[in-house]
Amino acid sequence: MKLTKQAESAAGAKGIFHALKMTRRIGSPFKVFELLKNLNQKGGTDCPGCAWPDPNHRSKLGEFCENGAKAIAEEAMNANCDAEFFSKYALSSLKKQTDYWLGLQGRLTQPMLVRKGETHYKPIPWEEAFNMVASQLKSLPTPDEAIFYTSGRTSNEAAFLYQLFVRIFGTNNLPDCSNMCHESSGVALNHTLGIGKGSVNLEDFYKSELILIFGQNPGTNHPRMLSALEKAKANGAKVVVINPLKEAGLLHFNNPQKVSGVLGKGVDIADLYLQIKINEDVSLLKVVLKRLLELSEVEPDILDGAFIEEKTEGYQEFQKELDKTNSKELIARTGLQDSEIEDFVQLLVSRKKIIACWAMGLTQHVNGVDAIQEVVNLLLLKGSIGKPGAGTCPVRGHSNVQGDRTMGIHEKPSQEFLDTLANTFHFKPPTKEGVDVVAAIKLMHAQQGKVFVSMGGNFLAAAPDTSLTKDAMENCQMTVHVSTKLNRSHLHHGEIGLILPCLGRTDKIVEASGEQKLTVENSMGIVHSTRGNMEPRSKFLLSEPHIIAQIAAKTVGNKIVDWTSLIDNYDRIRDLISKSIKGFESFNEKLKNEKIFELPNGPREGVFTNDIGKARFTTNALSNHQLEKDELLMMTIRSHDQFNTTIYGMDDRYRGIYGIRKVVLMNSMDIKHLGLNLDSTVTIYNEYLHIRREVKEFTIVPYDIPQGCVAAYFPECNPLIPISQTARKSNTPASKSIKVRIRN
Ligand SMILES: Nc1nc2c(c(=O)[nH]1)N[C@H]1C(S)=C(S)[C@@H](COP(=O)(O)OP(=O)(O)OC[C@H]3O[C@@H](n4cnc5c(=O)[nH]c(N)nc54)[C@H](O)[C@@H]3O)O[C@H]1N2
Ligand SMILES: Nc1nc2c(c(=O)[nH]1)N[C@H]1C(S)=C(S)[C@@H](COP(=O)(O)OP(=O)(O)OC[C@H]3O[C@@H](n4cnc5c(=O)[nH]c(N)nc54)[C@H](O)[C@@H]3O)O[C@H]1N2
Ligand SMILES: [Mo]
Repeated sequence: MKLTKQAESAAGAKGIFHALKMTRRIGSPFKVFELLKNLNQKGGTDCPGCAWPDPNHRSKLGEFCENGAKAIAEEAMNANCDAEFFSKYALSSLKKQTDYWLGLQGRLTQPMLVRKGETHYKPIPWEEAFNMVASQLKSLPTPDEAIFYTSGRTSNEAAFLYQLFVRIFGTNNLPDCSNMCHESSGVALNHTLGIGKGSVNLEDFYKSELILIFGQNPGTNHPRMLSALEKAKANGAKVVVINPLKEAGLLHFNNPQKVSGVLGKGVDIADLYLQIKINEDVSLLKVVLKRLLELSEVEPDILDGAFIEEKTEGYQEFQKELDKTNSKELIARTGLQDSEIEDFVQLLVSRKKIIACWAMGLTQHVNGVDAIQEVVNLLLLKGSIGKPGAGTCPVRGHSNVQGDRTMGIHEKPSQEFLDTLANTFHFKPPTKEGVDVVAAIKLMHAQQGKVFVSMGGNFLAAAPDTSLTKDAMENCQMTVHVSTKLNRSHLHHGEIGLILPCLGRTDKIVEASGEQKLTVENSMGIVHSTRGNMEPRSKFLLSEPHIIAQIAAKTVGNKIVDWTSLIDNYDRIRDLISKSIKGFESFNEKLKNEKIFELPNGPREGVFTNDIGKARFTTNALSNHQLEKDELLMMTIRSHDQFNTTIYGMDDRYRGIYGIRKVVLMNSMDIKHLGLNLDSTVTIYNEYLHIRREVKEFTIVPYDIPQGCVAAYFPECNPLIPISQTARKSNTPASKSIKVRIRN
């Protein structure tokens, strides 16, 4: 373990060096070149990292980031996790390995089966595996005993087929990673504006006067956003960051595509950095909103009165509720200085084109929906929506998480969507609401969820309450994972455990009609194709749509949908999407010549498509943690060397933490007050509803973090997150505000 100073700038030459270092796992430099040359290119591979869009729609050569290159290396690495590997390692020994080690073992190469009581996974032919899944599903007394999870890397084509199959099978049990991610954004935005997606596109960044970045670490998680911020700043925009940590990428950016970025000091990103206490964003927003209302009494132009009058509803109640708050108390909660808040207010006063960006720092709290609605209140006051340079920007996680939702991966589908499926495919879709991630865990734990199918992802490691989730999965009659890499979820299986290995983003897909492309939707609603250019490493690998169609054909038959014919040519899947999903009419035509297209978005045009047809002001709740004297509030965050549960390496370069992940970042005053000894490790524990949860052998890292707040990495700290601790209305695990105690 090594600790150094926190970095004050992101990317630059070091970024290039680290990107290339990890690509050594791919093997020959020629293969590395072939992969990177194809990345984010027209007709090439969409980066399997984050969902940030490409500038000028598709990029020029070299338009990828350090973490994109790492994502490629992780998928295309040379090593194979084959039948020989599984015969060598018993499950009991694999369980003792770290997530990092599991990932290093390489790509899965053939279907594997294990039954309860057996020590090792063994190969199984595809046909037999498909038959087992189908017969297990068909044997269930009700389809609602099956759960079909999706992670956000799945293509539009696979997602569409998957949800269609699941609904023909008879259930809406379609939890997905969104439930743990931007669900709070979807709920808040649907309620206030009428669409669960953001309203801005990349061009808006270049026209904006003020960009707010709440609870997001783009230097690590969306590095290409920094180029957009650089350009926005060059055009005169100011940037305000609201974050408990001083994240390197939000301080300075060294653009690796510019000589000045590689050699020089780079550009400043934040004009104002508000190092707020965890989960006090609503306090900050309320005090700022209140101040804007006060100032507008003298200078009404500060607000957009015409917009408020014509386009919104609920202003009076909103104003009344703010009147009841006490600014002094609110400011004290944030931990910020009066002067910092006044600086923020002044930046807002004179600007009308404002973009608000946010990610997990807002969504993963009990009042996550409230926090996002309060952000919307601010934009509405300023009329900063539905015009160029202004609007909402929830920055998505997985590269196609937004597309999966568009394709109908949703446990609570709208009646309109179900009616369209009914009319297009002539069957009766289930109307009962399905389970989300948290409800799925509870269902399996109560032995009422019996078959768990996972389209990608790592459910066990990503979900809260690790030990309870493990029991839930082991309770199942069958667990089925369609995966590219070995992960912890494969090690805790049901009576029957299946691993079905699939082709990844970087692999070529060839079916009867020839090479196939797939499509994805980025964080700003732009749809385009993606194609891998690597020869599959094993003759056993199948694409996700192929696997889904096979399971579907054997489970529900070819009567309603001719699944088997869809496998031959994926254009046929897109034809079905054309008939079912708004904005995808003539889908194949739209994609011709590598064209891309933008999906319809009401709020972008100033049209609000919620139940009242107007943008809605809302009244929102503050956080309510009631910490005891020795309790701290913990956020679980990503290091620079991971993609969710996939651990690329053991370093968090920007935070100056090397060679260790079991760390807890603490304010020096808290370390002192709690009398903690830095020379020995600590146990982090808590008690919610009389259940004690703990993780052991963590090392304290004294860090620049507000008092009373601590940070530690996901997924190591997921055992501390109680299943009951979720956001109101979105049910997203509150993994950024968990009460903990710490002792040596
Ligand atoms: N390389 C890489 N890229 C990724 C991922 C990855 O793991 N690795 N994951 C992908 C996915 S699925 C997602 S969802 C995104 C995640 O992207 P982020 O949301 O940026 O990821 P987190 O590490 O969870 O960081 C949350 C940030 O919020 C701050 N924060 C925490 N609590 C609060 C709070 O109460 N208020 C405020 N204002 N800030 C707070 C933290 O200090 C941190 O900077 O990234 C995507 N891209
Ligand atoms: N404590 C805490 N918990 C969190 C979070 C947090 O901030 N804190 N963040 C939450 C968030 S935002 C998210 S999105 C979830 C992530 O939850 P998931 O999406 O379930 O997890 P990932 O780690 O992204 O999944 C990685 C696995 O996906 C498989 N995979 C990779 N590529 C492909 C592919 O192309 N096809 C298929 N079929 N499989 C593939 C590999 O086997 C790999 O092991 O975690 C959530 N959990
Ligand atoms: Mo996410």
